[in-house]
Amino acid sequence: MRHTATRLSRAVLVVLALAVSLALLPYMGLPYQPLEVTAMRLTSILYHDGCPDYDHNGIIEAYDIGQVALRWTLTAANPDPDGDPGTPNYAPEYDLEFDGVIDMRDITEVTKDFGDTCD
Ligand SMILES: [Ca+2]
Ligand SMILES: [Ca+2]
Ligand SMILES: [Ca+2]
Repeated sequence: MRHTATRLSRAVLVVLALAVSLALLPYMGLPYQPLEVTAMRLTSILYHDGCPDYDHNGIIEAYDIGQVALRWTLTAANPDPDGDPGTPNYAPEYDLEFDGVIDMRDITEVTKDFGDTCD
């Protein structure tokens, strides 16, 4: 009985923590959005970590800019328009100005970081 109670209170704590995190999102500069969008935005932020270094070689160069450019016009709503997972698809880590579409602004964003090194 005691174990059940402990497990239950833990579950309640987890739910509370999640609810509080969601409630705090607007204060972190993330406006309220559907959960899916919020999750994608968080993923995007985690992925970028301020450094769009897709080949993880520690520097942002032509390859990294190319990875974003290759995904130009792809959207979160239709991430794989040609139905071929082998060709570049939309993914939040390439959507640097997170708005659900990879466009000129995202390419500009990675271009601005050209030559920067990443930790
Ligand atoms: Ca790189
Ligand atoms: Ca594809
Ligand atoms: Ca974008």
